[in-house]
Formats: sequence, C-alpha cells, structure tokens
Amino acid sequence: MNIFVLTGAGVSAESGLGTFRDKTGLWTRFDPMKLATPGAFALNPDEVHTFYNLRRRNLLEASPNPAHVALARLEAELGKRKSRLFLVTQNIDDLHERAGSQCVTHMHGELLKARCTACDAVGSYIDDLGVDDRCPHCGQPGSLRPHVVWFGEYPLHMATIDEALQNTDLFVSIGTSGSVYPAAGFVKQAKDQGIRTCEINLEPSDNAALFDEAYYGPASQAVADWVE
Ligand code: BV8
Repeated sequence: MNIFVLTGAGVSAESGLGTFRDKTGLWTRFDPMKLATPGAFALNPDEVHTFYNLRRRNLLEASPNPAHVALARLEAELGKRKSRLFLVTQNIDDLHERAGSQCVTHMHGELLKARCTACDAVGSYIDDLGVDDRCPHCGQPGSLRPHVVWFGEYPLHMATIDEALQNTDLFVSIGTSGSVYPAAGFVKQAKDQGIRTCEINLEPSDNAALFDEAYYGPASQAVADWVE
C-alpha cells in the first residue's frame, strides 16, 4: 500500500510558523505574493532577504509538532511492510526532517539552503542572508539567494512527484488551502487515475470537493489520529 502525502503550511502552524492565508501572524505585515517572486528580489533584494531572514530565525526557534512526528512514524511503519510513504511538502521548513522523516521532497525549496545565482551551487545556510554575502563555492560576492521556489518559478522534483503519483494507492493532502498550483492540482491528477483521496485540514480547502474522505481539526491531533 503506497501512500502519497502532500503537506502545506497548516502542518507547521502549531509549531509556530506562519501560514499564508490565515488571519494571524507574519502574513499580516508581509504579502508573500509581493515578496516571493523573482521580480521582487531583482527590485528589492534587501526586503526579500529580510523577509526570509525573519522566517529562518523563526524556524531555528521552532520544533516539530505531533503531526510531523506521526508522519515520520507512518514512514517507518510502511517501510517495515514493504510499502512506501512518498512525502512531498510545499513547506520550506525542515520540521519533517527534524521529526525523523527520512525521505522528504521539497517542491518549493528549503529555507535553510542558499543558491548562488552565478554558479547555481546550493548549500545549507542558517545565518542571515544579505546582498553582500559571497558564494562559498565560486566566491562571487552578492550572488546568494534563498533556495526557495518563488511564484512564477518552476517547482522542484516535478518528474519524481509525477512518477510517485502513478504508483500510489492513497493520496492524502494535509494542511494546505489548495490555492497554489501545480501542488493544488495533484488531487485531481490522483482522482483521474482512480486513486482514493483524503484531506486532513483545519477546515475545507479550496478543492475540498475533490476528496473522498476528510478529517477536520488541528493537524497535531487530526494527523496523529489518522495515522493511528
Ligand atoms: C509555476 C515558497 C510554472 C516560497 C511558495 C496553474 C498551473 C501552474 C501554475 C499556476 C497556475 N495558476 C497560477 C499559477 C501560478 C502560481 C500560482 O499557483 N498562483 C496562485 C496564487 C494562483 N504558481 C506558481 O507560480 C508556481 N510555479 O507555476 O511554474 C509551472 C506551470 C505548470 C506546471 C508546473 C509549473 C510556483 C508556486 C510556488 C510559490 N512558492 N512557497 C515561500 O514559502 O516563501 S508558495 C507558498 O504558498 C507555499 O509554499 C504554499 O505552496 C503556498 C501556501 O499554501 P499553503 O501551504 O496551502 O498555505 P495556506 O496558508 O494557503 O493554507 C494553510 C492551510 O492550513 C489552510 O487551509 C488552513 O486552514 C490550514 N491550517 C491552518 N492551521 C492549521 C491548518 N491545518 C491543520 N492544522 C492547523 N493547525
């Protein structure tokens, strides 16, 4: 039994990381749509770096919650039964890994990594990033950007994700509003292949109608209950 799990900001909400479209938190001051784009970075790299430096510092203070732990347990359990959990996340935090998940596909990149716009090298980076930082690989000054996928940029690992979707028995979407594509389109892809679909969220998402079953409530409770 292979399970495909897609997670979004809701799975990390109870770890204190902001979501995008809820009424509280970081997003009341920043508009991710204006800051998470290549155009914004070209125009105003300082402001974009500040936006991600704030989130990186938040992340370093945060810890995984029972939802992340339950998914790490599920991965181990399925592995014992020669089955597979394919975990793809829209989140750029490392809480799935810190909870023990061994195989996490970050389709929107990773906040604790930086990429050099000169030599394309990607490396882990936990300090504040700034316009003067030098690439540790090629030495080029001012060439580092957060290794995240902005709006208008192509998500990562799409071929791997498509392949996993072809070999799945159950599709589960956790903590996502279903408002950002192509991630929001995965559930329709699964349904069109006759795969059973399940949503676990605080409330019905934009594409709630596409799910065969749904469990609503805070992820730390709802995901742990579902994994049980
Ligand atoms: C692209 C990284 C070309 C940076 C992010 C159709 C097809 C393809 C593209 C598009 C399309 N239509 C429009 C587009 C363009 C665009 C897009 O989708 N725009 C939207 C706004 C309409 N998409 C893109 O630009 C993508 N690239 O299209 O490339 C292409 C074309 C075809 C095929 C492939 C590629 C790139 C998008 C990636 C942008 N980068 N993040 C960063 O983090 O700063 S997106 C960012 O926002 C997140 O990564 C995430 O994906 C999204 C936020 O969504 P959620 O995670 O769902 O978070 P949200 O706050 O919305 O919802 C939280 C949910 O949790 C809520 O439902 C809430 O109820 C729930 N919740 C809250 N608390 C809890 C909870 N649930 C449980 N427990 C709780 N405690």
